[in-house]
Amino acid sequence: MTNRFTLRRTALLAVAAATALILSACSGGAGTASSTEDNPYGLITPGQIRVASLGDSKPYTFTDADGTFTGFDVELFTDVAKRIGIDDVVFTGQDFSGLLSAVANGQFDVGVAAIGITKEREQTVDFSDGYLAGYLTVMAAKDSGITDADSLAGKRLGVVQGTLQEAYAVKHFTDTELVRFPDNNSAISAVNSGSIDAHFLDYEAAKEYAAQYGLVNAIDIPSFDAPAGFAIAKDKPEFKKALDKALAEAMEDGTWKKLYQKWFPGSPMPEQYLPKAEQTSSPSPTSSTE
Ligand code: SNW
Repeated sequence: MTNRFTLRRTALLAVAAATALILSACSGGAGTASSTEDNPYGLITPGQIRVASLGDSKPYTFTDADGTFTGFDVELFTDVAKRIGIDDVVFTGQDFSGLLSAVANGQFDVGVAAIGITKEREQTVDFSDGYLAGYLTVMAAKDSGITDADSLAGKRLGVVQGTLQEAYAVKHFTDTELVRFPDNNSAISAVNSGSIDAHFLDYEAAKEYAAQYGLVNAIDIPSFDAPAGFAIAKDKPEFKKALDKALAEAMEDGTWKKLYQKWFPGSPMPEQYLPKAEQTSSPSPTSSTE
């Protein structure tokens, strides 16, 4: 009896030990790489940065006709990556709603998609310093009659799931029916077909659709308190430190300004990201050009 008991216990302990071994072998793989000498930033694949992004968020992040990622955020991040010694940057399109958790659980090294820094999101991921601050825009057909929050009452408004627009609309547009979409393209199609009255998205993305479909900015809401940052998994402090330093350099040497003018022509210039010598006393723009 005692013998059998001991035997079973030994067998169980052996199984437990084997399981622990397998688990530790797994956790040494993708997703939890910690910083070492050959991999100072703790990247999933040393020497390569895997970026979770969006394929349809022009002009921030989108794929061109060849399927290559481009846009303001893409070019800025690629420049910053180069400064920290990484040329191999692989962008992958995701739905916005899954982006932060994909970074947090180690499928990607970083999330780059005009992602506003908020306290709530900081519970899931770390962020680099901010690199972009602008407006959230409700866009509608010219004759929609939507001009302010009150005129949205009783209307159907599109939001992309997981965005600040969704959170803002839930809080402030309480008499409006919200319709959730996975991305901007599907929501804009719904505006064009008349199945929703308006769509709520980022200002610069709205500008693109305005040009393409003759839609107009019905309401612009400042979102300067949630500047966009690069989202990084919480266990990569060295990576964050390096990105912040490189980002500051890209701002100070005028690279940020050049990219801003290229991708957002005619938009108000947020001064805080310009070279120090070009900043005047006012810290941020206070009104829209609309
Ligand atoms: O909060 C703004 C920020 O001020 C700047 O204008 C860039 O866009 C924002 O980060 C808001 N972006 C949305 C968000 O973070 C939607 C992102 C997206 O559609 N890619 O939820």
